Amino acid sequence: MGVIIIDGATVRSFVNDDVHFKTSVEEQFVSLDTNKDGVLSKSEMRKAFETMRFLESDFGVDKATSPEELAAIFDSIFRSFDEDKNGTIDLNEFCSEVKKIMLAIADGLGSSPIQMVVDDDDQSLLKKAADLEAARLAKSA
Ligand SMILES: [Ca+2]
Ligand SMILES: [Ca+2]
Repeated sequence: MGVIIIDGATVRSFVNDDVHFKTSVEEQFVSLDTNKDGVLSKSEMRKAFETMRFLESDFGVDKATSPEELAAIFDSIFRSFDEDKNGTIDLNEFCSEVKKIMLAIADGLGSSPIQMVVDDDDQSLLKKAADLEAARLAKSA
């Protein structure tokens, strides 16, 4: 466990760092694609939201949300990922939507940093953003 501090600028520079961002998103995509067919199905995405805690931390859903409400929220999130509405999410769709989400998070954070408690093996993109920022600071120091 550790605590990372993250603000809008950190998230934004991560998203705008094409190489790191694409690599991280691709890694995430591959690890979510559990049946390795190159696309994310609805159930694979569902698992992703649960493990990445997307619903709670990034979409502002609180713990009191009922399973029915969560399902509805998940449905609408899935639809926004699935741009061509073919029922699965390919890497391009995933990448562009994650980018949108990250930028929305960056806007939300603005210049007031938040603290996030993360596990050492946390694979969330926010953690990667913080790691990248830390590496940058270390380099410039
Ligand atoms: Ca799949
Ligand atoms: Ca699709």
